[in-house]
Amino acid sequence: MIVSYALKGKVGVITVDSAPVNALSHAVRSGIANALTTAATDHSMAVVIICAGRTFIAGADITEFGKPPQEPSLNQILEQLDNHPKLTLAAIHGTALGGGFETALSCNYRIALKSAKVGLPEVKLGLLPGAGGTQRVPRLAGLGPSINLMTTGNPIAASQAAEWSLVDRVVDGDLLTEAVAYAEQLVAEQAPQKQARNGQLILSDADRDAISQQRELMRKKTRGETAPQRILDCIEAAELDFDKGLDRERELFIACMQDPQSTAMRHMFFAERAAAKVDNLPKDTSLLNVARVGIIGAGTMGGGIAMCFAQAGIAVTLLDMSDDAVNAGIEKITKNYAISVKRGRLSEAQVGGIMANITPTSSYNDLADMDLVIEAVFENLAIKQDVFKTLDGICKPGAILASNTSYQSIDEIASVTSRPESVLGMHFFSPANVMKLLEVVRGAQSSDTIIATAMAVAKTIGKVPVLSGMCYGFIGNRMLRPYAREASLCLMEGATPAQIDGAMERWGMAMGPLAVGDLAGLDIGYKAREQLTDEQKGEPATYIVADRLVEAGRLGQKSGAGYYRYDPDTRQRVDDPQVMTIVESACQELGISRRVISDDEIVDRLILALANEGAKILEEGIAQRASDIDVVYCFGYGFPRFKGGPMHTIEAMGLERAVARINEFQSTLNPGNWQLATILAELAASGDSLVGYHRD
Ligand code: 3H9
Repeated sequence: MIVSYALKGKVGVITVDSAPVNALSHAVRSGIANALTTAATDHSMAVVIICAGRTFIAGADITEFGKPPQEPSLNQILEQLDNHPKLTLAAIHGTALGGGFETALSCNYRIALKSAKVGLPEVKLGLLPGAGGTQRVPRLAGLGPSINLMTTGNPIAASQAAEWSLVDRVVDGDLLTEAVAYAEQLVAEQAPQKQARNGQLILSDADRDAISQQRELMRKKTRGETAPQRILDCIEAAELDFDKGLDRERELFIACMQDPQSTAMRHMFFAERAAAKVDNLPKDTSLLNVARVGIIGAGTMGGGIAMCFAQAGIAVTLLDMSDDAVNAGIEKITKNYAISVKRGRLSEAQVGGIMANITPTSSYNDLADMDLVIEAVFENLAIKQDVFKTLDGICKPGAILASNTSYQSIDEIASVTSRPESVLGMHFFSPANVMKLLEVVRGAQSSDTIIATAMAVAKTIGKVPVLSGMCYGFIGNRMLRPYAREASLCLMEGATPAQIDGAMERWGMAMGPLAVGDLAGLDIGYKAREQLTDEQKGEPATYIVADRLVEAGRLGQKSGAGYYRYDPDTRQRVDDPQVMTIVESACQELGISRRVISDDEIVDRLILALANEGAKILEEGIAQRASDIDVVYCFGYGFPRFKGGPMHTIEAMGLERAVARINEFQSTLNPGNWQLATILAELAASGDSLVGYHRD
């Protein structure tokens, strides 16, 4: 039974049992409504709502959004609770989230296990709490906690919820026993049927200033997102009469539901969860135990990777060529953690515990017992092959040997070992201790076991894993090339760096492409190009300016100048006329006449180049599904979640329109750059979905 009702003495107990997370599906809502009706007229003196399984109700059922509504609605149930003749109590374990927490807030009392968390994460789905949460929380907890809970969407511990008057009692032990006892006690004491709706929020001038400041902050922190601003509108409306406040909440909730931003963010919610799944993996695939991890290379990347594992409580052996090199790496990690302590993110004691998980070494022999070794040395095939030859001779049988390469062939790396089935790519993104994305790269011979283990390990260390097949640059960096190409070409054809970056940032990208180049260092691409033939380098117009900048000593942020100049104190970027002199002379040299380019053209060229390459990656089977590509871009490349990744973006734009625009670019720009992906042409013609596309 999804929802059952039973009397425990004088207490009616409604139990929701709808795996995995007791979401408020139609069946759950109907079950609760029926049980409340029964409880209204039976012999019970109080009603407890409790859940089976791992959590209290984790919210509305997101899979039902966008489908025709079915009664009873959640708001109808909450009305039933508001008017219920018996005392009502929510008994919370796991995570009471969104509509689940709103259900609890409509009960007269709330009891929670110490380990429980409560929250209103709707903002992460481009929504706002739409079942009275925006009106009840301010009445119970006041302004500050309401802003915190609803604009961040982050859950809080039961103890914090109790401090904010959102939970009445926090307990250890058996929740049902505690809840029934509490209900009996409340009845015996003739406790009032408290209702959050009867509370009041009075905003002072200082409160109004605080809301304005929060609006400004959210405009910066969640640039382009509409839900945070609407949440603040609802909080302001909590000053009104409760029913008027609810009307305002309803109006803005519907606006959010109809906003393409929420469609995109809900797509990302499911995309993130789908990405962790490997297609066609035999059910009996066993996972290896990863308790000891070796990392080769104590530079920025290796050090960042070491931090990820050490923070997850996994023992790390960090290796570099000499004691000096590895000690320098440890020193850098220590400095990073000192900043975390200074900012209050970690305590000294926590850092001590993490650092104790890292053992430095300069001897490969110390890697003999490792379960997983990740190589993070210089991006050069011969050097990486040397490392893997050594590992092959030292590591125990069955150890997973991973390369953090961004471009090299996993197969060529595996070929120098006697165990290619144990070799795969684990591509972290810089800074590795911060960026959530991890591309798990499958070589031709990588075994199912190591792929499944790497995907699981990624989750253990808090990463979002995406499986990629083998190709140059894998999913993310391969797509970046046409994106960066179009940025460079727009610069040559008439735009300025500020126009290109500004257009992309206003569209929603965290950072424009040229500013990203400056951040990463323009010398990296320059050095990589030095190894390439003219043919491999491609059109000179795509790299001439970058080359000239590097040759002028402008390596990007690290040298204080690149496509921009950087203020030495604030690191603020400033337009630099010298750059335009370089651009204009490069145009003259290549015979390119500049024209006016619109922001729309810049955005379309960059986004469509990205998505067209993504579609090719999909049809080649490099990515398992379109939504994986969206996860790569949103978690690794600063693509805005509220646009849902490049594949969702062109689906939302309309594939027919996207194809027409690509074809237009093919006829007006360099046709070689605009070869339409076959599946885009096919799907646009058939009207089928790209995001739902699955390669047979
Ligand atoms: C809302 O409530 C609106 C209201 O204010 C107003 C209404 C009128 N629905 O994350 P996991 C699935 S908006 C449907 O891997 P965990 C999930 O897809 C909602 N399905 O587990 C996955 O499926 P699969 C506000 C859901 O233990 C499986 O459950 N609430 C929902 O790492 C396991 O999920 C939220 O935003 C759902 N609401 O984390 C909470 N939630 O196995 C969203 C999960 O097929 N949920 N699924 O891939 C979460 O944050 C996490 O799932 C949770 C568990 C913390 C609960």
